[in-house]
Amino acid sequence: TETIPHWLTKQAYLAPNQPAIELENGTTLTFLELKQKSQIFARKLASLGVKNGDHIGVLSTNDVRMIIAIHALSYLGSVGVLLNTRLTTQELNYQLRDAKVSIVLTLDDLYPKAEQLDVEIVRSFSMIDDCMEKKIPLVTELNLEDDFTIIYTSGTTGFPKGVVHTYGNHWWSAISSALNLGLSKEDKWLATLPMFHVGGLSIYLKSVIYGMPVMLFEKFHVGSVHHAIMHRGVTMISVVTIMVQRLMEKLGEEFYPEHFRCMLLGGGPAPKALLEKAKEKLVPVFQSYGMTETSSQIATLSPHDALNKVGSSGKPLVPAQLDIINPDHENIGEILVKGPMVTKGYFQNQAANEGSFKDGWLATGDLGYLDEEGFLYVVDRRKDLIISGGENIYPSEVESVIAGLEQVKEVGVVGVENEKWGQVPYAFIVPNDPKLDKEDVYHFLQTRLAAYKIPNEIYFVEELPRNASNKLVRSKLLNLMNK
Ligand code: S0N
Ligand code: AMP
Ligand code: MG
Ligand code: MG
Ligand code: MG
Repeated sequence: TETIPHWLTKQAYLAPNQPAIELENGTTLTFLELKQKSQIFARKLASLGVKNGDHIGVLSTNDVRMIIAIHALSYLGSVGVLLNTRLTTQELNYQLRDAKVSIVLTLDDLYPKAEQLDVEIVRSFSMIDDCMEKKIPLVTELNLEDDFTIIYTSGTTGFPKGVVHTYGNHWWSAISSALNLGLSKEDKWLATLPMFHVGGLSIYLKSVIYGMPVMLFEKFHVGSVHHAIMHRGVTMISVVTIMVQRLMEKLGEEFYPEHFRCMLLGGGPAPKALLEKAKEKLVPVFQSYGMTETSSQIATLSPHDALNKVGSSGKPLVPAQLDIINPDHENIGEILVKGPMVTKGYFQNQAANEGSFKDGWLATGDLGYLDEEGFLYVVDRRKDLIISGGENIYPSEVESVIAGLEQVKEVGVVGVENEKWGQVPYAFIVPNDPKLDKEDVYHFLQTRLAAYKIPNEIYFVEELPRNASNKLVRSKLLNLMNK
């Protein structure tokens, strides 16, 4: 088996006094301090009974204690199940049950929410701080084949699937990204993406693998992000489309400093007009293609190529491959991906694994084509996926929840273009009961669906558009709006 020295222990040895994390208020933590705090936290977790192979839920917004908790799990050989804080307790309970989690660690502020979860043990980070340290040997080598994190991603069937990432997946993701973007001694990566998604998490892992400081922002406040790029030495940032929009507005007539070299854009498509505007303003946008399953971007377009390839997501990273299968007359087909950063599978989900993996390739469900020079263009997303502000919404998931209302006969959900979020969901309901009104539906959904998944508009209709085989045709739902 392939092992590497524990990446944080190694960095604390190579660059003990280098800043690993810089907080918004200017406080920094060196690699040595980060290692010490993570190891102490690991020994405290051990006294709670956390051990090798355990699946531990982590419910937190971006906070230095979340990074410490995640590194602590690696020192115990435990697997972190990273939970989206925007989800309802019901949605979280599904994931906790599915991932076989019995202990949840949480940010103090979220303790009241975590306390309602259906798990044996819930501890806030400060409760762990109050524990005694158990004297146990900690992990010194990481086995690249071992599981490290599980992050849930919505499924086309309505049930989320747990994407398992090994240490090797994260390692190769970080290395591949560096081979593409390069490394510089001056680099400082600004992290505002939530750490419970792989795009956010990957920044902190790059930090310990590269020995690079990360500036940790708890929230995406456009003013402070703009200020950090202008005045705090930030050279790289990861963003979703809506963040680019907000940042470009803020930038106005100004220009970013020369040392700001990469705005890594992922998590979904970007409008051409926005990319063109960014180009005009010399903003170094790297459009990428990736997903939870690929442990962050697997293909990237450099600003250099962006000049003549607007709308493309670039070429696959050095260790990765892309293929298009079953192309139509325009060469558009399903995108397949392969590489050491691609997950080996969904947690205990044989059906999804059999449907998605073949000969080491993952079928993404996304549609796209490669141009004559091998640049990827993503033209359509996996099964009706709606992306709102970088968060994914599957129509089928929202439909199955709404269908749980007794007074609903049938329902269809579709994504609608939205100035603010990119897309938002709309629902079309055929009621069983004429007394059903929107308020009833919203009331029902409140505890069952995260706010971003709740339909912005609800229409009551007489029937849903179906094709010859009686399947719902979501693309035709919008025609019902004016009826
Ligand atoms: C865009 C964000 C920051 C918006 O959140 P904000 O402004 O902080 O809102 P809140 O104050 O929390 O809430 C205010 C109201 O807005 C609603 N709301 C919040 N977010 C959304 C949303 N996305 N859609 C719709 N509504 C939303 C709240 O509900 C609240 O409403 P009210 O007032 O009614 O209660 C935030 O959404 C955000 O952080 N989005 C990004 C999520 C993300 O990380 N996506 C990427 C996931 N994909 C991956 O990780 C894989 C790809 C990848 O690795 C990658 C991705 C990007 C960049 C680089 C990479 C890479 O390859 O490394
Ligand atoms: P997630 O796992 O939440 O990051 O969602 C990944 C999905 O976002 C992919 O399967 C695509 O459907 C979509 N996506 C990611 N990158 C792009 C892109 N460059 N263009 C269009 N869609 C994208
Ligand atoms: Mg997802
Ligand atoms: Mg927020
Ligand atoms: Mg997404």
